[in-house]
Amino acid sequence: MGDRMTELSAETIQQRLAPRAVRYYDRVDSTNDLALDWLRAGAPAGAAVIADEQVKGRGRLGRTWHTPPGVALAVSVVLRPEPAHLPQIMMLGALAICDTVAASGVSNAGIKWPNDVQVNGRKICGVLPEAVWDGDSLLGVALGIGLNVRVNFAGMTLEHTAASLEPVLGRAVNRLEVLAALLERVDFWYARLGSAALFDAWKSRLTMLGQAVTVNDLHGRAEAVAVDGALLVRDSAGGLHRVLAGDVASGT
Ligand code: BT5
Repeated sequence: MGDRMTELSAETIQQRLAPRAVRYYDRVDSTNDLALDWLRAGAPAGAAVIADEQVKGRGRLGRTWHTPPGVALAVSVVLRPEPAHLPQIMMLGALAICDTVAASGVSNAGIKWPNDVQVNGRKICGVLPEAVWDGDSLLGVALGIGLNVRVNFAGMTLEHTAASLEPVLGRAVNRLEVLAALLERVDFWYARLGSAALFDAWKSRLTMLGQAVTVNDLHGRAEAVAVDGALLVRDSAGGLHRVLAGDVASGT
């Protein structure tokens, strides 16, 4: 199991994840920033930036991601997909996490469209893919993943919306082992990028299909998802709307 304070270190990570190219930091602004820099400097696909703590962790749309020290995983993986496969990158991130959480023993992990991994309706993980272009050519993507392992949200606004792996499991886990399992699942799905299998696996784990939802001020029923990841919402007048990005809530 290992000591909780030393489970993540440059040495343990390098040893456990060899021969993967890895960079570990005790504290960073955001692992995505460092992965984007490394990507521009030529990092190979699969290279991973890992931090124990983020002080400016990013969510989507300028939101923040809370990563205090010693209690979470923050990792950004450099990927070099073809542009046509970009929509599947966020599916890949959510799937890899879902698989990892399920393999650790959580039976009811699901994906809230498009890429939140939830347990019992609470968010345990967030995924943030950021692409780098050189004109028309895609240099690559930094796929940022944040997973709550034993974060204490008491007294925070996140107290009722966030979850952590250890309290859900009712046992301690080693962050290094969870990280290794997660990267193995990222590799697994990356090798299947562009496949129907990846899309089908993502779709089968979505929690909201068939349900009443509100997304971007649109009320309706989450009817289906398209291969590009868009959510198809049927409104009460029968119209079908394609939603490519947004925050979805239950109910109308
Ligand atoms: C996300 O954004 O869910 C993407 C989060 C990605 C974080 C990773 S960590 C490694 C890499 N480096 C980075 O800087 N980022 C990536 P979004 O869907 O916008 O959700 C953000 C919202 O989730 C916030 O506004 C909060 O309400 C909530 N939130 C923040 N921290 C949380 C946490 N630790 N657990 C659960 N919810 C959280």
